[in-house]
Amino acid sequence: MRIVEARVIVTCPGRNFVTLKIVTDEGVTGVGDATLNGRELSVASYLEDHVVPALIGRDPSRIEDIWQFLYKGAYWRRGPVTMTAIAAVDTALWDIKGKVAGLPVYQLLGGRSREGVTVYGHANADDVESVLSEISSYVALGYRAVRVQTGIPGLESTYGVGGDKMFYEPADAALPTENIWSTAHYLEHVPKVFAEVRAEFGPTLKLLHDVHHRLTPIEAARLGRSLEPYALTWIEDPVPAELQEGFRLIRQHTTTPIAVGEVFNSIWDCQELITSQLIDYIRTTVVHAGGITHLRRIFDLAALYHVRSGSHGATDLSPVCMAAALHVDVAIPNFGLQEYMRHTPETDEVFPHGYHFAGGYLHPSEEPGLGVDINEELAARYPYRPASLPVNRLEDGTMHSW
Ligand code: EZ4
Ligand code: CO
Repeated sequence: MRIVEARVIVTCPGRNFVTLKIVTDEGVTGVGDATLNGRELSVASYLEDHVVPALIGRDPSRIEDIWQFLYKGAYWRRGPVTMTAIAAVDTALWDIKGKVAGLPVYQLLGGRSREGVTVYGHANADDVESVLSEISSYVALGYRAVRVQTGIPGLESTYGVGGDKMFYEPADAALPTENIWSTAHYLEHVPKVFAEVRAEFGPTLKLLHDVHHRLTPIEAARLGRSLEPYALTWIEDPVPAELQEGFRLIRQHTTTPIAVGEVFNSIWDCQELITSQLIDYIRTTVVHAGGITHLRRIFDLAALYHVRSGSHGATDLSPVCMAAALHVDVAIPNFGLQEYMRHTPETDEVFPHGYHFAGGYLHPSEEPGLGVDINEELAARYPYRPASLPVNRLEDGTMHSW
C-alpha cells in the first residue's frame, strides 16, 4: 500500500479546524487533527509545503519510521507547529492501520484497560450562585468530575468565563483581546468558591480548577494550600511551565494535586516534571504532542512515576483528536481523566464520529480505525475566520504572565 494523496482541509463550523486526510492507492483513507488554536494556517502551510510532498509514495503502515523521519528529518525539532503537523500525519496513519486490520485503534494499543473514559465537564459562570447551578446540570447528566471557573470580583473579565454556557470559546477576536489580571483578587476569591461548591455537592464529586498559567510558584503554593480543605482532584497550569524546576517549590508546600501540559508538544517538556514526581497528571494531547505514537511514549514514562494522564480536550481540539484520544485513554494503564467540552452541532456534522457520552463516560468508536471522518463538502461551506486567544496585562499595564 502507498500514500497517493494528502489533503489539508481548513474549515470553520463555529471555530477553526485544520484536518489532514491521507489517501492510499487501495482507497483506504485516514484523518488526523492539525488544529493549533490561533495559529491554524501555520500548521496548514507546514503540512502543505513540507510534509505532504515527502509523504507521497510512502508505505502508510510504517508509522514509527514516518514519525522519526518527520521529527529528525526536519533538522529543526519540536515546537507546537512542527509537532501538531507530525501529530496529524501520525493520527491519520493509525486510522489507516486500524481500518486495514479491521480493528478499532484501541485494540492495536493493547486493548481495553477500562469500561469507559471518565470525563470532566466545564462549569463556568460569573458568580458562585450560577456556577452551583451549572455544576448541578453536569451532575444530573452523570458527570463524576467538573472543572469550576467563576468571574473574579474586581476584574471585568476572566479567561474562559462568560459567553455561551454550552459552548466554550476563548479565542474571541481576530487580534488578541487585552484583559486585566489581578492575582490579589484571584487568590482571595477562589477558595471561597470551592468552600461553597464542596459544601453543596459533598465529598465525592471530583472538582478541578484551571489557573491558566497566571501565578508564580509561591503564589501557586498559597493557592494549593488554601484549597486543601476542599480536596480538589487537581489545580491545572498553576504556573507557566518553561521552568520545570519551578514545580518543585509548589510541591514542597501543598498536597493539592497538580496537572499541567496542554501546551506541551514533546516528552522533553515534561521529562523533569515526571521523573522528579513534581506533578500528578500530565495533560498532553494527541494533536499537540506528536500524535498517538508520541503521546503513548509520554504516558508510558509517566506510568513509571505515578503520574496519570489528564488530556486536554477543549473545543479547539477537533472531534478527530477526541476520537483518537479516547482510543489512547481506554487502553493505557495510567489513565486519569479526560477533559470534554461539547462541540457545536455544526462541528459534529462536519466531523461525523462514533464516540459517544453516557453516564459520565465517553466511549470510543468500535468501528475499524478511529471511527471519525470529515465531510469535505460541508467543511467547504465554512471558510476560515481569523481568531486569537486573549492576552493579560496587570492593572498597571505590564504584560502578564511570566
Ligand atoms: O486555554 O483550549 O483546559 N483547557 C483550557 C482551554 C485552553 C484552550 C487553548 O486553545 O485551558 O481553555
Ligand atoms: Co487548561
